[in-house]
Amino acid sequence: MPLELTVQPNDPNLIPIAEKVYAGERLTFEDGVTLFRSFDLLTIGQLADFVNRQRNPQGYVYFNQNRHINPTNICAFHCNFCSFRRDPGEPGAYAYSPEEIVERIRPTVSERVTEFHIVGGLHTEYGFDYYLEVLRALKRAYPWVHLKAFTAVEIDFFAQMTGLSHEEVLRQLMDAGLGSMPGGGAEIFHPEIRRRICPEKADADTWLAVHRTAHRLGLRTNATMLYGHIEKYEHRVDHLIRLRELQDETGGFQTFIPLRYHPENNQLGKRATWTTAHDTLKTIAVSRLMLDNFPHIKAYWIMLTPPIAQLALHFGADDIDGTVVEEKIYHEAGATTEQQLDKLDLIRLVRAAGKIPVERDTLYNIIEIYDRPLEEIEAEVIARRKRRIIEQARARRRERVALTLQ
Ligand code: V47
Repeated sequence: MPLELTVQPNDPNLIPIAEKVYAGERLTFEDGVTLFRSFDLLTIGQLADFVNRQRNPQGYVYFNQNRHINPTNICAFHCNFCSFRRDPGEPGAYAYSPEEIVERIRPTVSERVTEFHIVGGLHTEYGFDYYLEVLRALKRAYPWVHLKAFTAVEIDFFAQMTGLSHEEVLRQLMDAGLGSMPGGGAEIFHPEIRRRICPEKADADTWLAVHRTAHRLGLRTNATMLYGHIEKYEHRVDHLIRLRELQDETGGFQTFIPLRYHPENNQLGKRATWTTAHDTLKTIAVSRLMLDNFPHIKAYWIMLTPPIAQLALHFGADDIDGTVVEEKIYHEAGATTEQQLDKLDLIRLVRAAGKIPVERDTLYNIIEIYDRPLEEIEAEVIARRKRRIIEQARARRRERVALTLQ
């Protein structure tokens, strides 16, 4: 047994898999199912941690200063796991104009914010121009911010709506400021499950084809998997292998994000419930082990809760997403986490796990490595925050004086 295996697997079925992992061999479909069926969480976690450490020996954990934006919740589709969607005119339905979006977010966008994460409903009445204008307006107002926008399902919807090809839709969005694509809409690829949870949505081949096209055009994208509802382990592994195959072909994926299903206020919740912390940590770890060609695995703290996201950093995850600021999709479905963690919260969370927080931009260019003593970092961040508040107050006073002089 190699030196790294300091814990003997309790589950003997894991021994041949452990040997493969230490030899750097690719895991098969059957290996993936065996891992999911096993309750030997510590061995699975240790294997995933071994892979993570090999890729990332410095122990970096990435985060960014981002802001989520959901332009509208009005949606033509009726995915039964979704608590966010509304019909036009239904209580709570909204659709912000591009100008409203720009103004609503202004109080929370400092020059340190590097990413807008933009996803929303499929609004049939607005047309493709609305979505293009959302990007243009944001780019005009905040030219330094990277726009990570629209899932493959939205891209396919724009193509259906306009009669344009996926490539042409993506090219027009890129001209309007699109910088990369988030990983949503993947749910579970297997048709047995997809038919039951999101029958109207682009199917697996279409989702993958959109990402293939995006990668060919030079866009980096993410991928997700919605787990913990009615799917079986076989469906999860099938999903991971389809992603791994596309990544072999294009190399365009950056990060995989397992999305823990939230069962409140949606139809599917009548048949499914919250999955466990055990399942979440195992899913993170198996994702790291199966997706041997994905650079990063994200423990999205909003969905997992900060304490479980912190544990996930020892189960193969090397990213915790960002500051987020405003989150609607999971909070409508029962999430009880905060909507925002500030940078210092994220840094403390990562440091308390014995890892090194690294602030990144969307494309994983490093902005700052926080490896200095924590007290120094805290003092610096707080001093920077105070300076910003004073500058903002001075700017507001200058504006008031200018107005009274007019
Ligand atoms: O595709 C919807 C999921 C996704 C529920 O790329 C739900 O960095 C759980 O893709 N319970 C959109 N999940 C969000 C998304 C995402 C999130 C964070 C980071 C990135 C990234 C992408 O949200 C949808 C769907 O799978 N979702 N309803 C629910 N009840």
